[in-house]
Amino acid sequence: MFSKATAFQELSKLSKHPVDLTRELTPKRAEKFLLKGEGFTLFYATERVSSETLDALYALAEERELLKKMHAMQEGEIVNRIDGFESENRSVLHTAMRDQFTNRQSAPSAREAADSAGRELHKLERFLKTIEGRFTDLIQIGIGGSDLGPRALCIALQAFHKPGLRVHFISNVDPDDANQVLSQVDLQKTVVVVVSKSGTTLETLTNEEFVRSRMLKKGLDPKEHFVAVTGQGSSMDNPSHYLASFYIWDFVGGRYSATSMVGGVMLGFCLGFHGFQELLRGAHEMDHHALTAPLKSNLPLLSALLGIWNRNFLHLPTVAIIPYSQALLRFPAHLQQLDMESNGKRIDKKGHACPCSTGPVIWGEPGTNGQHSFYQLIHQGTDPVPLEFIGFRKSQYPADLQVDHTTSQEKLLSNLCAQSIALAVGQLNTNPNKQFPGNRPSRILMAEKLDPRTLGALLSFYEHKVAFQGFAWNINSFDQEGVQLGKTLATKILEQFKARRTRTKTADPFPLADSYLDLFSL
Ligand code: G6Q
Repeated sequence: MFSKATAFQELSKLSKHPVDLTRELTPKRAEKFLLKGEGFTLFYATERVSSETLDALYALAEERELLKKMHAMQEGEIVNRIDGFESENRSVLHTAMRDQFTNRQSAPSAREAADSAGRELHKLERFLKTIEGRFTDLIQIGIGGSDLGPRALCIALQAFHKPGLRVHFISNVDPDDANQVLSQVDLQKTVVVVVSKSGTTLETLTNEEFVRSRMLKKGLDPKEHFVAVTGQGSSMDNPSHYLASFYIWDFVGGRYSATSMVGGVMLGFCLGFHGFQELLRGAHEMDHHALTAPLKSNLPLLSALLGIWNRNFLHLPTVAIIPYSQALLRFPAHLQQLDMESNGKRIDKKGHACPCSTGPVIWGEPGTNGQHSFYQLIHQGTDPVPLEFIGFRKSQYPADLQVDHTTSQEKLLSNLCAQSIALAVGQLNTNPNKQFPGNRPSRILMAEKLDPRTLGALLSFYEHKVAFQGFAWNINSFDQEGVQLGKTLATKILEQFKARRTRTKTADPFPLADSYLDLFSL
């Protein structure tokens, strides 16, 4: 059990007197507490850890066999199960989607998964050639994992999109979402990619019908415009209905699916096949790093351990992820799903109540914009919020301007540096309202430039940080039972709507819902 680990006891002792950053953040410390790998540097001198804390965290990682569990996951062992109870029971192989670049001797199930991903990739390459020049716009319809990751990646790589191509997303069942997108496109020149692993998601199927009916109204044949990405055998697995069909497998979870065809068709369209491959290459390199880098040189593992220190020993309940990069505008939203849906669990893999806190609340916005809104609370609020900053030495576009002898990029990075230092060291003042307590932990993940390959690696870095934390807490990071109850209830209430319109009775009404519908005058 996590809290019974020997290292846990040691960490609990150390947490009584964590490093005081207001006194101990020195240039020497800044030079010492950093880790490099795969083109990234993780600067963590501004976390409240000492060398002893780190040793104890690494001992915890050893005791909890985190690298062994990463190995089991990437080799395709069944890691998605709650023992003794009805649960999912499968491999977790999103890493196989990008295992296309080396001849790694993986276990047969991982190899097979990588081969099937390879076949879909070839299919995609051929498909992209056949539609070249035919469409100017692509609409992706999907929700949750079939939307957030792909959308975040698409926005992050806008600077690399092929000229003249536009991508739009419809996710919300709110009709305003579809109407707004439809008002921006010429349907004749639009390809629509409908993404649903299950093929049963209410929002996605409704939005597909919404756009199909608009096409029919315009006298267009949806079969010439609609592409499906779905699970084999799902109700959407009906190739005669679509211009093309691509597959996603059971062993790729929704929130881990952006590098499968779930993101691939759209990203291949706007970046070109080569651009998508570069993203996969970056993700694969970080997968390989997470798998093979030793304990003390493993970037996502270190990030996971620092998160565990903040969550379980300093008892900080939230984490803000702040990219100092406008391109990563929607990346925190993706990480919110990735982390909170994976590690927002209160029972362990044996069905027992977790003895300690698990996944924190994740939120975030790009800097510097955040500085002009919620940083007040971050610096002077009652509850410290650990921050994970992400920065790049170079901007994506080469154009920049020196104003008063500094470029915009330099202004961006000096703000990033300043925030991390200010949070750590604080400021004394006789006026209490101008005092900054300091000692607020943060870390910075830096890379050279946000291009497809770096973005792939960044995506994988976070996937593995989340997985390592889940392994440490012994929770199932790869299911999402918690989203079911509300979903089932919504379906029931929808039946009650239907009954009101058709003046019939529902078989299994939910009386509380009826009173809500009355109160809302619906
Ligand atoms: C992610 C979840 C969830 C899922 C959506 C869409 O891990 O499983 O967010 O991606 O509910 O599901 P479909 O792709 O099946 O429509």
